[in-house]
Amino acid sequence: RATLGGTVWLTGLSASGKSTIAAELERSLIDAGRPAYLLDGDNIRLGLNADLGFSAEDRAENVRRVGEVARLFADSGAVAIVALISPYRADRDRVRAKHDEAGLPFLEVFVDTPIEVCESRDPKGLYERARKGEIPGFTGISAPYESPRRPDLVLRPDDGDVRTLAARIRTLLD
Ligand code: GGZ
Repeated sequence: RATLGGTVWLTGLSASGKSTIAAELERSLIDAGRPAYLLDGDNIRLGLNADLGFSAEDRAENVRRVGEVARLFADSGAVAIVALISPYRADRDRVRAKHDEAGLPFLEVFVDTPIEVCESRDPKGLYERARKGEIPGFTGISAPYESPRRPDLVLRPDDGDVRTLAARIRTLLD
């Protein structure tokens, strides 16, 4: 196989910047001639995972399925870039274990944007609705987020613009 595939898994709160960083990473890899494919939670929930909601069980299944799809892409030689809140440590660790079993690289990237910042961005007004109690079990407000204990990389909003952040992930892939 010409190129070694792998999975880059971005975890963090809603509006933390996961999707933006993931899309920039995908673009920069493709520009460099490296096959890459973005698996974004809000998108995948329209299709493959349209049957899933936001209970702990459904989030676990969401993470499991996307983890399996990512592993298939990685096995094909592509870089699978996943952007999911994936709030439970045990769910993320199971995906890592599956990659380890298959001998495929798995990089956990913690997009560590403080909730105050995410809430001030509130691009879809979800935090405002969650505060009003209109969205039960909203991550960071009324449902937990478990930070990674040993992420491969931590990105914070002060670390630079989106291109800089994507470039930092790329250094781990070369
Ligand atoms: C968290 C929710 C919820 C609840 C709807 N909690 O920022 P967004 O809006 O566009 O992306 C979020 C998306 C979360 O889907 P994930 O598949 O990433 O979540 S998980 O990994 O936890 O399964 C958010 C929106 O859906 N959203 N309700 N209750 N985010």
